[in-house]
Amino acid sequence: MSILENNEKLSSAMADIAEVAGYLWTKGWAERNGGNISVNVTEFITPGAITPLSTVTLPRRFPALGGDAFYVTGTGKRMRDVAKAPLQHGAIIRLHPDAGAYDIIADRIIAPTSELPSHLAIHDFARAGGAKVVCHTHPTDLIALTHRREFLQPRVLGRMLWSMIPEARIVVPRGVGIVPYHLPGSLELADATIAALDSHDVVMWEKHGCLAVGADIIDTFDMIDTLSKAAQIYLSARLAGFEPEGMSNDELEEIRRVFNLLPEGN
Ligand code: 2HA
Ligand code: ZN
Repeated sequence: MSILENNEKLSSAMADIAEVAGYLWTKGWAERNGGNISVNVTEFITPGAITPLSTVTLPRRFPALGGDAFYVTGTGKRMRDVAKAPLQHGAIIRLHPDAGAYDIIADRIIAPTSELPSHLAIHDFARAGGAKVVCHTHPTDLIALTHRREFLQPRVLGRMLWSMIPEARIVVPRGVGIVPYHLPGSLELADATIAALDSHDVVMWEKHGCLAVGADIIDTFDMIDTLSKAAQIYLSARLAGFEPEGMSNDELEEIRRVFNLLPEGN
């Protein structure tokens, strides 16, 4: 029996994951097994005993996550397949109360993404702020910009993206951080990402991809999508042979005031 049976809320959460996985694929941001998603689904899991399918020890404890349940995409699984059937290409896991191990509780034994420790480290950090979703993907236009040294300086890329279209300042209010290149899946990458998430909604990984954290998977996708639009405006102008002017600091500050947004770096 599927864990989704008689559980409308969990089924609806899976439908949202499938919807976003489909967007990542159709956007061209998820070649082969590129990208991964994890979502805290604790509130949708009916309390009580569930016989674990398998138990795995974690490389370290994630103290804020004891007892929490997550949907997580499977290792080596293609996002275009997650879009069709999230639970056949991912797993629901539940951490032990001491958060040092997890059980796979649904629907079959599928090993989570090799990025699981990084995702859990980020959830562990961001949970208190209400984060439920970690989404990593490979948006071509945004990655292209990280190949330019100037954009690797703190705040340069984030400011440029904000200045391309008013929506970017509003939809991504805490802006975009930049993390220098680290080996994919490494704890160094996770640690640098957590440091950047302290003051940003989305983090760019140099020459690799982006990672966004949010309370809702559709909103989390919208942030990346809006930044990708900003990157396309910049690149389209460059392709047309001119440097885009960008909105002025005064114009950005006006949006911040009118929409009641935090100042940069908060
Ligand atoms: O899961 O994108 O960064 C595949 C990746 C690793
Ligand atoms: Zn990646």
